[in-house]
Amino acid sequence: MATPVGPESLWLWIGTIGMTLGTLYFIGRGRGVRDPKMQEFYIITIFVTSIAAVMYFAMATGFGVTEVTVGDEALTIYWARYADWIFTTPLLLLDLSLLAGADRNTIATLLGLDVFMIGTGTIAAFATTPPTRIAWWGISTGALLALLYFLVGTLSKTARNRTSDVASLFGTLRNLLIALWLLYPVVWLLGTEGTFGILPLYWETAAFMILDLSAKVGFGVLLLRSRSVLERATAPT
Ligand code: RET
Repeated sequence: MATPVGPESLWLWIGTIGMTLGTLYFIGRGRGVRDPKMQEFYIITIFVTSIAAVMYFAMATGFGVTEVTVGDEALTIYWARYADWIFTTPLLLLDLSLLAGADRNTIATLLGLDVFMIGTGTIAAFATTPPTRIAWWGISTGALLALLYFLVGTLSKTARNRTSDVASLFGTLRNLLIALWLLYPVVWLLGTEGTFGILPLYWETAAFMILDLSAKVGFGVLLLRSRSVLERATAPT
């Protein structure tokens, strides 16, 4: 299943290298962490960037890409993005939920909405008529908005019960997540997937790469930066 990859491979290789470096950095920082609760953050974050690193590698080498015929047009679809996101976005939300001290029901709802969002987004990418693609995009975006609503409501309320530095780290990561995640459906719609032909594949790939690196490596660096804050986040209450 190897399809020739166009000039956008530049961005896919930068993504591969960036995710790999991020993974190595988190592994390096996580060595010597003995507290099992603290290890959870490292394990989750290391999985996020390593999954992304291999999926970027799959895209850069032409494995993670296919063609979808929409009307009389053949769209280049990087399916490996969705394979990445279906695992990594729930893990990122799990990181944030553990930081907030969320209960099981809250975590399950957030992760469920997230998998629903990526699942329906994947159908959008493979749908074969422009109106059905847009309809699935709308369903997926609806799930994203519900998820963010939950993040701002229930999860933020839980996080307020944490010590002030944990609550403040939660606030920073939550705002970063909201700002970045809202851009994904926009890039998708303006890019080749949206079939409006506004953003060419080359620039769309660059945009997703910058978003992915910020949402995974940037997010991880901020989360794992302060060991003392994480210590308080995992201390028994
Ligand atoms: C799609 C298209 C359909 C509509 C929506 C989407 C949302 C995707 C999101 C992805 C987040 C990815 C992250 C990756 C980390 O590196 C599937 C693009 C709503 C929110 C955070």
